[in-house]
Amino acid sequence: MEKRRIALVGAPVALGASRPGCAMGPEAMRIAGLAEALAELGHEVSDHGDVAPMRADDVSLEGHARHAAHIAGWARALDEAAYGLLKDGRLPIFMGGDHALAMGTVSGAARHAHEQGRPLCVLWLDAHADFNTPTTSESGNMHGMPVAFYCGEAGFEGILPAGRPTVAPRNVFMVGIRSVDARERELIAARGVRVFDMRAIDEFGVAAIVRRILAEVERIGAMLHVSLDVDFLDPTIAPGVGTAVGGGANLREAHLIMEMLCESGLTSSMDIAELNPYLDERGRSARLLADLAASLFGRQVLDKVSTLATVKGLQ
Ligand code: NNH
Ligand code: MN
Ligand code: MN
Ligand code: MN
Repeated sequence: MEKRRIALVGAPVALGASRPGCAMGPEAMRIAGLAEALAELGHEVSDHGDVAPMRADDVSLEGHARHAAHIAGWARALDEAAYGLLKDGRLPIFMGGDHALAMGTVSGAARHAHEQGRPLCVLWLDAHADFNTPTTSESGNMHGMPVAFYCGEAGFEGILPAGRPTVAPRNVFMVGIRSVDARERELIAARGVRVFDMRAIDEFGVAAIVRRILAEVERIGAMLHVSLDVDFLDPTIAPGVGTAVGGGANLREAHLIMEMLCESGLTSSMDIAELNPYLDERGRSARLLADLAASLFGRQVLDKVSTLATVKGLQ
């Protein structure tokens, strides 16, 4: 794979979730050796440290959105970070931090893509759709709202300046979904978000689904932001998460997705969200995430060409 200039950025957002612990996520990813694993693959890797939230005391939202002004401050800071790093020709990987971080990271990526005259697609790997608004949310937790935010739903006014580029809902591809709230479900259907739930994975397999998504990204000439929520993975392999849902992606499915993303060369930015080291078992979730990121950026057990040749020889 092409050598990339990768920028690691800590985004210790924690108040978007109800269970404390995600603030420790960036440190756990550093200890798990994410930078070293990517550098070993030949990429230029720099760690930009942790972003700090900006002030957003001016923000108050109607409805149910806990810590709205604080999360708005994170959205502002992460929007700037993502936009600035992409503009500088880097591939940012945001180490969360709860998933509210994507309000900023995806908005910044959308702004950069817009300036390049290209659309932005988002691959949302998650058990949840995260398409609530302050009006629809049952919990008020803003980590359940980032997709609605960056798709431009009403109810988030004042967080970022008006008129910022949003992501077209049909360019959001959700994979692994298995927990959606009632009103959220109506919204994603109405907006035309492209959802591949767990049933779709069981029926068609991740390869067929990811191949289709990547073909579409390629076809429309889009940039691609990959947002990986730890609860996309089955809790038996990734216990370090506050909102575990059974029946998640297994190790082989997760690696296959990363390897296909790698081969496509399409990924332009990434989030690793919701890691909660306080709930983890001796760092195993953090290590798995570092391994998955390494797969996305070129680590392979065997050279694919020779493996295929062997398979052909058997036919
Ligand atoms: N849908 C629920 C909510 O809005 C759960 C969101 N939790 C997540 N999302 N972990 O990925 O509160
Ligand atoms: Mn999520
Ligand atoms: Mn989730
Ligand atoms: Mn692999």
